[in-house]
Amino acid sequence: MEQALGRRKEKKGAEDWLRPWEEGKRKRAQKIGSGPGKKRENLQKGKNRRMKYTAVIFDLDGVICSTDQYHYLAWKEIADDEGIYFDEQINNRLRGVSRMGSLEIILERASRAYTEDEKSAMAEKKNEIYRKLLGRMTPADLSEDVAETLKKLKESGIKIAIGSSSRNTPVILKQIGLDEAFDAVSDGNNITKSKPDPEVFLTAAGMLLEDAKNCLVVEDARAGVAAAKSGGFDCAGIGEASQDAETNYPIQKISDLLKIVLQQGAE
Ligand code: B16
Ligand code: MG
Repeated sequence: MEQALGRRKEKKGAEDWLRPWEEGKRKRAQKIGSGPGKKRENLQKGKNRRMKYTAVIFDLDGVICSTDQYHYLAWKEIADDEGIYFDEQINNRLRGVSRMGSLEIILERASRAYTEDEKSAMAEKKNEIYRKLLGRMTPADLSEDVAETLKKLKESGIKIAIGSSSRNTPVILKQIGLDEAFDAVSDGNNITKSKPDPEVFLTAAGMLLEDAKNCLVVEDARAGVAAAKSGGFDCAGIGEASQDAETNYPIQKISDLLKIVLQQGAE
């Protein structure tokens, strides 16, 4: 991808790279059980079970869906405009990191210092580009594996929540048809400290009225694993996070959670 993008001008390259990905999407807009009545019923079921984990808190980007490519394209445009080197490996370091934190990582390669006003303008412009790209997301971007897992957890009375650094969480959830699916949503809009600080997960647990020890956090980023562990949560890690020594349960796919959560008794 790095090469493919490098060969062409940014706009054309981005379109070319995204086309097969867009075409490969499954034509499916499956919604999982939702609505206020359903939520109350599920919360009640969770209270009656003797499970170690009564709730699962999901990171959004890289766990529920993938927005990596959109973050990459948006930051690439900003970096190119400024003549700052940026590639996919640097993009990988931005996972789970806040927008301004991400910009600071990109500016490590800059040849001059930027004022706070310049940084704010760059972050705002990046977000405009990113928001346009998010408009391409549809419920077909939700994998069957994720949709089925959420459905089974809810049917089993396990509470489900989002714990994401992204301030675009409401937009993303709406695009993929999950805006009514979660019992709680904690995101970049209601926290003051980003991952690796545990605030986003502690807020989610608070919204669910659960203790951290009863919630399993699911993460794809090392910053997210660190956040979970420092908040007193157990953590399942997918992708890069599955390699993290602090991850309690390395998983290959989201449905691996079902074994961990549903087949585990109280401690
Ligand atoms: P935004 P997550 C994180 O989401 C992304 O992984 C990270 O790349 C991004 O910089 C951050 O959200 C902030 O996103 O610019 O949309 O507020 O993984 O915590 O769900
Ligand atoms: Mg993530």
